[in-house]
Amino acid sequence: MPSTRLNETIAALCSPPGGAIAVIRLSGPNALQSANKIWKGLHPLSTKTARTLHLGLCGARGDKDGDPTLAVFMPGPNSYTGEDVVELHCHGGAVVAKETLGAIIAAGARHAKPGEFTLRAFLNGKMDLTQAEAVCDIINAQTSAALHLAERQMSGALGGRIESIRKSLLDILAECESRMDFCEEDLDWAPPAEIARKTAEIAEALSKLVKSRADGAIIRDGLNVVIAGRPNSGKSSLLNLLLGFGRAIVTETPGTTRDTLEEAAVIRNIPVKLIDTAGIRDADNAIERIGIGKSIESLERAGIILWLLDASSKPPENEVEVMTQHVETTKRLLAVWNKIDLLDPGEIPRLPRTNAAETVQCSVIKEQGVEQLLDAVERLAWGGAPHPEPEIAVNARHAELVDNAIAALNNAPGDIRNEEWEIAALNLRSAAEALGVITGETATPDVLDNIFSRFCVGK
Ligand SMILES: Nc1nc2c(ncn2[C@@H]2O[C@H](COP(=O)(O)OP(=O)(O)OP(=O)(O)O)[C@@H](O)[C@H]2O)c(=O)[nH]1
Ligand SMILES: [Mg+2]
Repeated sequence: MPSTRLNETIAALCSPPGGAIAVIRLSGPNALQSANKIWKGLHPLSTKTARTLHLGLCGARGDKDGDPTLAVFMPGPNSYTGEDVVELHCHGGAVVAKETLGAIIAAGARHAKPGEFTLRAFLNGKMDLTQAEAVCDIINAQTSAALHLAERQMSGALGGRIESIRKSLLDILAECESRMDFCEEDLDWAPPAEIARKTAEIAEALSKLVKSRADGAIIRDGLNVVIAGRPNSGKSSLLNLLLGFGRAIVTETPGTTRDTLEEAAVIRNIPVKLIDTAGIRDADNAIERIGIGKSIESLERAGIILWLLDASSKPPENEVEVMTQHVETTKRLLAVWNKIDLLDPGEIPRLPRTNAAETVQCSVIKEQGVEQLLDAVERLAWGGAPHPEPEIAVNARHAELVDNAIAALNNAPGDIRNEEWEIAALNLRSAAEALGVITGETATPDVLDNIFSRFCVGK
């Protein structure tokens, strides 16, 4: 089992440090006893007063000097962890919560590890592993789309789909195994072609599922949007405009930005990291050259590159071609002709063609063309038209396991048709096992430790 001993009572501060109210949670066999040692209300917390908030005093001694604290007891198994849980709501700030938690620890609980409450919920059968991961996704969600996806996963949409596919595989496995055990011809078997067809359908369903990874990655993790181009093209001005505040220094001196600047933002419901970079040119200044090196590094980790071009200066026809020698693919390259306000009034801007996936024109200063720029970012992010919110989407861990299952099923329909029952059974079993790791049915302690260690303390 992963590192939690269910006979121990764990406690943690569940709210962020420094807030107005702090929530301390205890879970485990002695949660009630430990809480009652430090919290004193009209009546001690008990099953009689369960699931209602009670005002009392809390402190190392729980006497009159204690701090006013609301307490609620949620008896297991109908609690988040499936164990007895107590929550104490005390004053926040730096000291009260820390002292209350200290008193709880002195009363017999121990500090919870990251994700240990949810690990216990999983171990006690309150949720499968995809739901546990969804808890983390809910907390980390930066957009409503990410939250909705996490909520659907939390309600079991993904786990249910995986489990039903796994059950179908286990049914087929049982058929194969029974043929290995009973060779009598006259038993009422389904024809091998029929079983092979069902197996191929399962592999097909899994292939569809794995494709949801791309949508999931954008919704959950978002994209790095790198703003690059020659000095003075308006990169930092665009960063500031997209952020809505003056994050970067803007001057008319080329080479103003020396270091890369990174800020989180949301564009069209997609979480993005906006990265402003030093203008790329042949610089003789050593500091600037280091900055340019960093600009090029950030191109390598870009999901989308906004290539800012100054429409008012006579641009070298092949600027994007020259500049994109560092870019592996131009599929996610958006050429942005900036400063169109400086073109002659009434003149249709005649701008050189680029090899970028899309081209837009804008004036950052006049805030013109910004919507079109954001539309283009959205299209590039989704690799075409924006997608509707998917019902479910796998993450990298799930996708790898689904891929393993698909690989195991590769030859299974053929083996079944050829009545190679043993080899088919072997592969069906390993596919089912891979799917079981997704839901946690067959997950090893290592897998669990890896997942739950990414949680925050208190969750
Ligand atoms: N007329 C006009 N000027 C702009 C526009 N966008 C930016 N500028 C001006 O262009 C100059 C350079 O802008 P920055 O945002 O600092 O350009 P940069 O690409 O970050 O430059 P470096 O950091 O030196 O690489 C500033 O004087 C801006 O006010 C625009 O749309 N129109
Ligand atoms: Mg700049």
